[in-house]
Amino acid sequence: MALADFLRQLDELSRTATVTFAAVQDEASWEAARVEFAGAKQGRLKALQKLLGQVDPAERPAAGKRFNEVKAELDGAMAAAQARLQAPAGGRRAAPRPEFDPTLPGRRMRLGRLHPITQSIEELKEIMGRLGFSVADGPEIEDEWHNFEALNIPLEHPARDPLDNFYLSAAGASHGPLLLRSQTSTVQIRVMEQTAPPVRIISLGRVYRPDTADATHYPMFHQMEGLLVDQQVTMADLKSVLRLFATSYLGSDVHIRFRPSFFPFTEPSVEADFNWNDQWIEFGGAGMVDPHVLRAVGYDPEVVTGFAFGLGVERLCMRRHNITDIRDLYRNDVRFLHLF
Ligand code: FA5
Repeated sequence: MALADFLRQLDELSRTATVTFAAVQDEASWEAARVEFAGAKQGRLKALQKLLGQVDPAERPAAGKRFNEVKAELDGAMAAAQARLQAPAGGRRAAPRPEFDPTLPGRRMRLGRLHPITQSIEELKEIMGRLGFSVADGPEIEDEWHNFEALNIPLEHPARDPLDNFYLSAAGASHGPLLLRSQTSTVQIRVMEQTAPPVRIISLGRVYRPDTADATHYPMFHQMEGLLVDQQVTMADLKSVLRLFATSYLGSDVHIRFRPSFFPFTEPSVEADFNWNDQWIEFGGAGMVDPHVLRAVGYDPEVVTGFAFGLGVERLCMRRHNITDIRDLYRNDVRFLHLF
């Protein structure tokens, strides 16, 4: 191969390499140019190196000298382009951003909380546990026997009016139509049916009534039922337990009062109120278990007596936390729920 020919090809490579590396804008185009010009196998410089062997031996030293110069120029163009790409921010290209910046403040974790009613239920169980009451449970879908009949509420009683209850269309297996229980007193019956006296239980859960919602009523709410049956249980025991309970949960400065009332399953019966913002608010019903009820579950009213109570959990929780509208408890506004 003639020397002139070889030198022309070297000059051409030098020129195009300089232009190409001057134009690269990113790592990818730099690498593509490197492979094209300086690639170890297929690169254009490598191809010329192979041609060098075909130059006349007499002219080869001159050819080799120019080859080395072009190789140095190529190395220089590559290095300059690389330095330009790695220039710090403020130069033509910003340095790559770190994926993780340990100097940034951390993200706050949002902690969940128990609903105030759930918190109240746990606390009521704890207080009543200290007074010796264990926890019993019963179904929310009930039959008429447990919700009414066994509680001395006969068929013609207005409390059984379909307009005052959530009856379900499916019939119960043996005890008539089913309904969403309207009171936790159902659990009194279920426990006494299965347990011989003495009995000392509470039961906490949801009850359902088609009441119009207002500041103190909701169609679904919670009750805490209490039942104590033993020998020589009196009304004085009932009043003592309710007073102890109220001062434990609401504070020693709470005033409670008992008003004579009527429930078909207790005799005598009372309603219990607490004072709140210069008003008396009813928080539960109570009384001595009616002998009819004791007899219906197979107890002997000549041997045992008992008291029972059913308290509204929402109203207790409201006074405890100064919540003036029961509906706030069920709006599911996390800003409100986070206060407890
Ligand atoms: C009863 O439900 C009786 N079972 C209580 C009882 C048990 C009496 C054992 C004797 C022996 P009453 O319907 O009054 O009683 O309801 C009891 C309490 O539930 C009320 O004092 C009130 O605190 C609460 N309550 C009643 N209706 C609602 C409602 N719609 N929303 C919120 N709380 C209610």
